[in-house]
Amino acid sequence: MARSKGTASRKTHPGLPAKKALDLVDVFLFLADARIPLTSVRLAEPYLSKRRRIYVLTKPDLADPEATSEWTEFFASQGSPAFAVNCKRGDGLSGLLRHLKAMKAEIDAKKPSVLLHRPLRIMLFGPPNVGKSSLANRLLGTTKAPFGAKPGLTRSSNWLKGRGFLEILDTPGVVDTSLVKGEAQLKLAAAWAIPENRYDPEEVARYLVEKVAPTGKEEYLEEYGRARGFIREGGAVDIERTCKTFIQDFREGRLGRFTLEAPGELGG
Ligand SMILES: Nc1nc2c(ncn2[C@@H]2O[C@H](COP(=O)(O)OP(=O)(O)OP(=O)(O)O)[C@@H](O)[C@H]2O)c(=O)[nH]1
Ligand SMILES: [Mg+2]
Repeated sequence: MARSKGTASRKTHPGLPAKKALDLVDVFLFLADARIPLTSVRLAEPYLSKRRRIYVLTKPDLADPEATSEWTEFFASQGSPAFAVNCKRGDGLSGLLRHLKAMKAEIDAKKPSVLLHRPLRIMLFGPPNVGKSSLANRLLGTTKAPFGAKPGLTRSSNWLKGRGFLEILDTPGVVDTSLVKGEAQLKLAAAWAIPENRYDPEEVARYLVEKVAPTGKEEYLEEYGRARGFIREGGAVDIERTCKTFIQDFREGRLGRFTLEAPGELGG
């Protein structure tokens, strides 16, 4: 995870731009969902060359604020700047913009003539649905990049330009989540980085109960469904509907702000 020099072997993916296009990039913005930074980073790491990178923790409004601070400090201690940015509302954007402007000034200062100055080229990279296109729009002050609450919305890599000092390569969620199994898959499902047909809602909901209500009883979900009136004919709780609603409530922060992994888990 530590930053290192060089362009070590990088996995390829049909949605990733060709190496030539990557050579144009001045800095990589590595987006990680603030609720699952470790899983986000582990998934994306093999696809990315290890050049200049900045970590952006997205959806901090849904994560535990203390854990988000721990994560940004952790990335900084590894030598990479890190910012928590709410890509939907823009909170935290100014710090990131200041940093990018300073990078551009540094690059410009090395050029022999102002005629050679050009926009800073950044590439956004990270798991599906993490907020890449939302961040592109925020940074450019446009709505050019299609965004939405569904993994896999951006289908190909696109350079986006605005009037400002940036050119942005928005990419699809190119991380291959189909191979992910076990707890990582449950976390990605909870954060909605994988589509609905690729996980079992009951398995994900039962996993989340352990995280958000660790002292919750075995019947926690049944009571949750009953309280919402999700009752089938005959009086039994509609567990599938309950689990889907519970997961949605987690995703939208209605259960509170939770981070599912801490920097201390990195050794594992
Ligand atoms: N609560 C919250 N929602 C966010 C934040 N950033 C993005 N979103 C929402 O997350 C969803 C996905 O945003 P996108 O920008 O389309 O994400 P993406 O990474 O481009 O997704 P793909 O192109 O599908 O890989 C949208 O509904 C956004 O409004 C954030 O910081 N907080
Ligand atoms: Mg997108």
